[in-house]
Amino acid sequence: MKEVLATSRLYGIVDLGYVAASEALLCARELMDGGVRILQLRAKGVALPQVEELGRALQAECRARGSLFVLNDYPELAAEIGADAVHVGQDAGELAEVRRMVRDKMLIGRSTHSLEQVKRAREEGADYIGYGPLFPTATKPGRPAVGTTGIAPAQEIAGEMPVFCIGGVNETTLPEVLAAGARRVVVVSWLLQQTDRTAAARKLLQQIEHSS
Ligand code: TZP
Repeated sequence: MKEVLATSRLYGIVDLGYVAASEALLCARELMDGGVRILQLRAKGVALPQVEELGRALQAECRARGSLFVLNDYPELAAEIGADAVHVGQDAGELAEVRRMVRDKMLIGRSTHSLEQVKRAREEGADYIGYGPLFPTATKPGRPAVGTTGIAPAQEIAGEMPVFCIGGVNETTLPEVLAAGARRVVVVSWLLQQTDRTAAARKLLQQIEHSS
C-alpha cells in the first residue's frame, strides 16, 4: 500500500456532504474508474454505524481494485474495518497516540495548514499529509486559504513524505497549483459535482501527469 501511496498523484474523497450515502459506493467506483487510487470516506456528522457500514463497503471495493482506502477521523473504527489508512486533523492530538489505536501497518495521514505543521507532521512520522486549503472552499468553511506559494517549501520540508495539495483544486485552478510545484492533489467538491466523474478524474490525471 505504501507503493500506491508513493505513486498516486490524484486523491479522491467520497464526502457525504456532497454525495448521498446511498450513492457512495457508485461514486467511489466512478472515481476509481477514472484513475483515482487513493480514496477517502469523509462522513462528518454521520452516525457511526453508518460510517462503519459504508467504510466496510468502500474498503472491500478498494481492496478488490488494489486501491488504498482511507477513513477520515476515526482511528479505532478504521482499524476495526481493516482500512489501509486513517486521516486525521490537527485536533486529533499526537500522532503517536493515533498510532497506538491502529495496527502497525496502517498508514496515517495528517491535515496541515502551515509550514510549521508540515515540519511537525514529518517529525511525528506521518505517512502523508494534506496541505491546504490552497483556496477558500465550501468543503472546509471558515478555514483561511494558505495560497500556492507554500507548496514548494512544504514539499521541501516534507522530504520523502508525500504532500497532497488540497482545497479549491479544480480544472481551472489546477494549472496554477501545478505551476507552483505541486506533485499531488486532492480534489473533493469539483469532482463530486461533475456529471461524468470518471471522465473528469481522467482529465485531471492527464493534466497532472503532463506537468512532469
Ligand atoms: N482539508 C483542507 S481543504 C479541504 C479539506 C478536507 C476540503 C477540500 O475540498 P474541495 O471541495 O476540493 O475544496
